[in-house]
Parts: sequence; C-alpha cells; structure tokens
Amino acid sequence: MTVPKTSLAFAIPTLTICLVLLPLCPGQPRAQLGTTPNIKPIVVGRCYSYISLINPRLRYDCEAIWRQFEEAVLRQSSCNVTVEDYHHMFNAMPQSWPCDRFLFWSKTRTLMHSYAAVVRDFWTLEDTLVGYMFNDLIWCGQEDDSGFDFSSCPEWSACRNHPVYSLWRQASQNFAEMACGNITVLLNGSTVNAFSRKSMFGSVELDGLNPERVDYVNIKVVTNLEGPHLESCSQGSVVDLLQILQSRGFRWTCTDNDQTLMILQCIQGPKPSSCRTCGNGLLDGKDPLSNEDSGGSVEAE
Ligand code: AVW
Repeated sequence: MTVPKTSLAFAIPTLTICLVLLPLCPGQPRAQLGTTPNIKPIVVGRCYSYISLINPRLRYDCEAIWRQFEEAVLRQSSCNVTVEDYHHMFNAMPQSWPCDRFLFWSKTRTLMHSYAAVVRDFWTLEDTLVGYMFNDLIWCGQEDDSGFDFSSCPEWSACRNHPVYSLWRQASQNFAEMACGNITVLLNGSTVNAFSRKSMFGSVELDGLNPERVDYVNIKVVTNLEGPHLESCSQGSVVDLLQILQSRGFRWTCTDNDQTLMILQCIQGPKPSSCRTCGNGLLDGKDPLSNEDSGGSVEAE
C-alpha cells in the first residue's frame, strides 16, 4: 500500500511550511488525517514481530489476518464498518490470556503505559496481538474505491460504525470477556466522570466482565500530583462503578492514589511539594502517602 505520489508531493511542502510556521497554521486535529501511510507493512510487520519475537509460540497467518482486515474495511463508506465486519479477522487471531494480569484503564492512557512498563506483570489490550498490530493507527475505506482513504477519515466519535472504533470495540469486548482472576482498573481522579458509561471501559468492557471468571476487581483511582482531586473511591462517578460491580456480584477493592502510581508520576515530572513526600517516605521507611487524601483503600466481598 503506497501513498499516491501526488499526495506526497503536496504533503511534504505543506508539512514543512506548517513546522516552520507552526503557530500560524490551522490546528490539524488527528481526526482530519487519513489512513496512516504504509499501513499494510506496518500492520503485517507488527504481526510478524509479535509472532516471531514477542510470543514465538503463537502460530498465526499474518497475511490472512491482513486480508480479513481489508475485507472488513475496503469498499465501505468510512462510517459503515460494524463490529460484525471484523468477525472473520478476529476469528483468524484467537488468543487466550493468563489470569490475574488484566489491566483496564480509562482516561489514564499515558500513566497506564508507564505503569504497565514498570509493573511488568500487567497486560493491557495493547499487549494482545490485535492491540499490538493496530495501536495508534488510523484507517478508513471509501465506498466507491477499492483502496484506503489516505486523505481524510472521520473522527472516532463521528459515527457508531467507524472502522477504527468498531475494531477497538470488538477487541475490548474480547479482552474483557477473557479477563479472569484478579483484574486491575486504572481511573483518573483528576477528571469529572472518571468512570463514564460512554467510555470504552464503561460501555463495553464492564459489561463484558464475567463475575464467575473474575475473583476481584481492583480499582485504582489516581489523581495528578498537583490535583485537582475531583474523584476518589468514595466520591463521584467511581462510587457508581462500585455500585454496579456490587450489584453484579463482583468482589472489589478500591485504592486512592496507589503508592507506585504516585511515585511513577514523581519520576516523570517531579513537582517539589508532593514528590518530596514520596521521597521522604521511601527513605524513612514510613508510609509516604499517609496524608489525608492519599493511599486510602476500601474493599467489598
Ligand atoms: P478513554 P476508554 N490507539 O480514556 O475507557 C489510539 O475515555 O474509552 O478510555 N488511540 C487510542 C487507543 C489506541 N490503541 N486506545 C485508546 N485510544 C484513544 C480499551 C481513543 O481516542 C482499554 F482496554 C479513545 O477514545 C481500556 O480499558 C481514548 O484513547 C479502555 O478501552 C480512550 O478514551 C480505554 O478506553
């Protein structure tokens, strides 16, 4: 898959001008970008990388997965790809997962990445084959053309049957349905609606979790070091989540400002006041987060 020369010829000078005159260029929201250039070699290459380097025991036909992906997306208008359209592709890449390692998140993507990198026991959707292959890519087809649309794709939120959204919805559902043992959910206490029924976690994954497979849902609510401290295990939308879990028969724990997550934030961008607390606590062997709004934990059976 190549980008037509004409688009490249146009894109390179435009990009250069925009880089030089960045403040004067109109904002280019990600949604206005088209399909990621070189999507085929990227996706197929990631697939080979996954089955050769990351999990060499897996036997998948990367070319067949790509063909199923094209079947789902091409020759369709860019708001007309359903989760069902991806079923053949998902059937070509079944994957099971060890229990106790599932990490879900909402509005904490950056922190989740560092957390998963440090606490290496955790596996996220992006560690599954499908998540690894399509992470950070954009794609859409065109109704009256057999290729991808490299000039523009609608925003994820523009339509329910968006090709990117539908793939992640199905991937998220499969991931949640597989979840077992103790699972972890990372929520952002510095936003209103840390738990939202409209998010992928709240609309797809939560409903996909099976109380008979999941022993404990361990929720971690983490705020930015300097706040705002809007939600916690006992405040805001997180309480709604706990109620839903309770009513569905899940056992859960909820922790505010987990120590590892706070220290991670200190490492990433030390803010003198709050990070000094972390450092002192570690050196003293005291609980570094013993102040009133951190480190609290509750649980229910
Ligand atoms: P959110 P959700 N590549 O923070 O609960 C590019 O409200 O909705 O969390 N962009 C991405 C990707 C990706 N791989 N993943 C997410 N985004 C963007 C799947 C996208 O714009 C995981 F298993 C999306 O709307 C989590 O448990 C936003 O980040 C759960 O679903 C995330 O919105 C996170 O979804």
